[in-house]
Amino acid sequence: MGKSDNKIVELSNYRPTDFVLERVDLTFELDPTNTKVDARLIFHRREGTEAKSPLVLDGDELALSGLLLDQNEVPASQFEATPQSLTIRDLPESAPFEITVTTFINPEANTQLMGLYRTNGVYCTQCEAEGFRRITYFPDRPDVLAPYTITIIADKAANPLLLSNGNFLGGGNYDEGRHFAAWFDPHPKPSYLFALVAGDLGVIEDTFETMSGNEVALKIYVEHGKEPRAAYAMDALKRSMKWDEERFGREYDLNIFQIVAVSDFNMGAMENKGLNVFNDKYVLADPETATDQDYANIEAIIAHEYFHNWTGNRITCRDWFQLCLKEGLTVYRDHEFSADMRSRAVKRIAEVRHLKSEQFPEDAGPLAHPVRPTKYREINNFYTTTVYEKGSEVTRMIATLLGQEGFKKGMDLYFERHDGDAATVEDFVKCFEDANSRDLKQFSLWYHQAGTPLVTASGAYDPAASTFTLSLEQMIPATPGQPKKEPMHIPVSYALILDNGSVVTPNAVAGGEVTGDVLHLTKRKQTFVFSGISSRPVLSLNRSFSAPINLHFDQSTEDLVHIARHDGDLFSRWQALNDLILPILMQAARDARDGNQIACEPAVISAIVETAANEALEPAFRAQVLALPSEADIARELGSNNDPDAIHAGRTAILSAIADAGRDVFQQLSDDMQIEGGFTPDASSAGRRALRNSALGYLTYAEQSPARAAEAFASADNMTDLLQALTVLEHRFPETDEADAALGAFVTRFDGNALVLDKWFAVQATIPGSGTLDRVKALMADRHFAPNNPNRVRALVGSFAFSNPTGFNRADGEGYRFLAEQILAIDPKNPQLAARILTSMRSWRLLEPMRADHARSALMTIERSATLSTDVRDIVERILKG
Ligand code: B3K
Ligand code: ZN
Repeated sequence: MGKSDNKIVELSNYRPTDFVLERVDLTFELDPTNTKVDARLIFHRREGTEAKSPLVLDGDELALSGLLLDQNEVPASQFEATPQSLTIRDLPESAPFEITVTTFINPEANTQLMGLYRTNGVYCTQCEAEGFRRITYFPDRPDVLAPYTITIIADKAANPLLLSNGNFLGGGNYDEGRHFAAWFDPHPKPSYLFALVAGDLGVIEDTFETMSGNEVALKIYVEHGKEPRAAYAMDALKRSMKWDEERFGREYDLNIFQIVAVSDFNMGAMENKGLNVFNDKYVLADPETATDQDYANIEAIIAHEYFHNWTGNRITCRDWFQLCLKEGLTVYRDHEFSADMRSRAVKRIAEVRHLKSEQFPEDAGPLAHPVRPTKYREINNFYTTTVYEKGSEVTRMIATLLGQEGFKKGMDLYFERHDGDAATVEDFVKCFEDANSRDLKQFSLWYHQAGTPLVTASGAYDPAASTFTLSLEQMIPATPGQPKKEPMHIPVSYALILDNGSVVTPNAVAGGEVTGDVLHLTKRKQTFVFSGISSRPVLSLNRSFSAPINLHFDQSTEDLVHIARHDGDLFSRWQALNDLILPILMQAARDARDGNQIACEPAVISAIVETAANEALEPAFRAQVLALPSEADIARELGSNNDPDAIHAGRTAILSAIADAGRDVFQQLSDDMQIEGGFTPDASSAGRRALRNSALGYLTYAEQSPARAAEAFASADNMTDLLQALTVLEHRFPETDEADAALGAFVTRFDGNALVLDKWFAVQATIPGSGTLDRVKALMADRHFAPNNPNRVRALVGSFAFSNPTGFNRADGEGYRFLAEQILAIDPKNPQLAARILTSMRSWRLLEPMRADHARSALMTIERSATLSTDVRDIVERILKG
């Protein structure tokens, strides 16, 4: 078990350490069950601190084996060691001193995957946020920065590779078949960016010449035999390095950049200085085994971790409350990168879908917290979509407010002023204020107030005066610990679309600040008047999703169809179609619940089918339009008293109605979107595949037969098409001969490829309906399942809980009871994984009363357990309370 203290950490209690760490020198003698760690740490007392205060180092499940002060043994009376801390008293008051701490740790027994652990025979570390203290006693906090020298000693045959951060210093043979390697990282860094990897891995190598002509060796390490599957990741890395130079002027700063892919990893990847460690899911790809989505994820995550080199590593966080300083900003940077590599509009649609489906429910539920929180019990529970995705949206709004030029000036100042610092959100915002002579005080509320603002809009046209009046009102809902909110500065992008389809942003606007096409909503209520408008315009609001808000704007079907046809902003066209179909899906759910006839307005169906058929639009965009809001989206919009079965039935009826009406178009698309020649993972081919697969999906609704999907399964020459066909067969025609045959063929073909088998688990875990729970239980005993591997657990248990609304929310509550059992089984081994999966229950209060009751009892079963980790206890208590 990990930390068991339940202390709340508060931002207001922040103060710097009493001792400044000057240098770190670590020696590892690796052994699978008994690794020796010698940490030589040079400190001096910070000026102005209380004399004689002790040095307190953090630990987690550690035992002290040796302690020297300036090479002399420290008497027992001078220190106190517990598993959680090491306190040393009577240290030199002014001169620097050296502490040498010796610990022995057991990587093999480390199932939490925090600190130093083993995965498939490879030694690997994960230190963010507080994993370094599981390796040695240390001031394990992000504002303690120092250069590190690392020496690794290990058995040479088993561990030909010995890697750490920074530049390679040298190595050689040691005693008894062992060898050593030494690394030096000159860039002062906090302990969470430390990494060590040792083992026997294959590698692909390349080089990159930076803008000032330095050659950087690039290496990606993967299991032997998987090297060819790392080629796309390498390509993405080189593109990321180039892009960061061109777009942000950021150059790489060591002579080597290494990535290691491992198969046991709690999250996506980790940005350790010069030595990124990745979940192999986000490195390995080839057409046979990876979908288009996998390729896009790899590109984005490789970029994200690389971009952290500046936003996170060179400038790090003062404390963990500032997490969004590196994460929100770096997500913004990776979004921009992907937008430049792919279609900007389609990328934006995907971002907003993700934001709404993941972050909006978090912000509306018991786990809501500000982008920059002020207290936490377990920091690992704050790596959330709010910190990441809403944090990115806040950065994006700064760019919208200041314009690209102003944003760039602020970023340049940030890099110049804070390079080498452990900074705060206030430092960041100040750079934009100073570089642009702008006051961002009110805007900063986005960092501090939780909850998705609700903006209500209404418009009126006055033909006599040729004016259009827009009233906007904002309301920020109460969230845990924040009952009252101040009005925020909300940048609302807009356009008026005239009868003839032309799009205008008038110059003459009264009622508040307007810059370009952005209305600045700063008061609770505000009225903007546009003058010189000669015919009734249709208003397109929050274009490109300029602010992460819920917008209530009662627009007619005709007006939304007008936007869907004419808005120059593709995102807004998608949004208009989404706004048209969402109320229909909500009504269909109500009708299904009440046993009424389900109907879909023909004008809306036509608008969707017409868009799908519009050859002037890029296929990826049309595929996004055809991908209707999910069942979870509908549940979120319904807001309360949710019946997942009714939502599913209603949505299925609407899909069928669209399928019937668009049958000819879908048939045409399935022919036209065929791709000749081999697979390429580029965005435009991916878009064609997405549109074709979407059309095939609709056709199976129209035909009510698995034949077409079975044929698609048989003829697929890439994983995207194959998996889509399998999903249609399993989800729409489960237990038919066709579905069974495909499932069997799939597992036989990919036996031994764990990443592909995760797809096989996930497809089955997400089959709609109450019968899936039994299947999930059976799959837990399947020989391909591995209960300690996070990817496997996420694929089976996580997919079931997060992505199977009807299966998980069984009316009898069995789904929740199953989850509770799983959480209690996972928690003692891997608290982070357990806590993350438990967040799938965060919206339980929105369920209809019977299900909500079952959910509450399951949560209480978890809560009653006496041995919960801090991670799970924090989540379960907040979910039950909020
Ligand atoms: N910084 C890591 C996440 C660490 C999570 C620790 N629980 C990956 C990333 O955001 O880039
Ligand atoms: Zn990150």
